Amino acid sequence: MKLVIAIVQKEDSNDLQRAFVQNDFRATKLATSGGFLSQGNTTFLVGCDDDKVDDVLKIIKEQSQAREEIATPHMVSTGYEITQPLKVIVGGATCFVVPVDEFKRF
Ligand code: 2BA
Repeated sequence: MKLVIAIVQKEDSNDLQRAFVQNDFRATKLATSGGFLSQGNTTFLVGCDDDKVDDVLKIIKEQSQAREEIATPHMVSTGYEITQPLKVIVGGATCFVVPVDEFKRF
């Protein structure tokens, strides 16, 4: 079994949630924020069988769009200061696939 952790933009999160349900994947949706821009984004946790990981990633890819943002100095909160507005491409999705040692439902 694997856990897919997917960070997507808030704008795409409802469509992605719907696509998981329609394709019979169980997912947990977390309200998160980016460490660089401090803007709200959404993190999905999706537990699935190993042979379903590609299907999950395909759904995420189909539902997520990259967008251009202008980062202003006040948006960049920690560690890295900018003095001028900066153009950044916020990815459609940042995904991690991690192995699951055990899965239990009680
Ligand atoms: P943020 O950390 O708010 O980053 C938003 C966008 O700002 C990034 O888009 C990237 O284009 C840019 N950016 C981030 N750090 C930067 C830096 N030090 N210098 C210049 N530009 C920088 P993405 O890379 O597509 O990331 C979108 C969101 O996905 C991130 O929001 C963060 O919440 C998450 N993320 C990305 N990579 C991650 C990682 N390795 N681990 C955990 N979360 C990650």
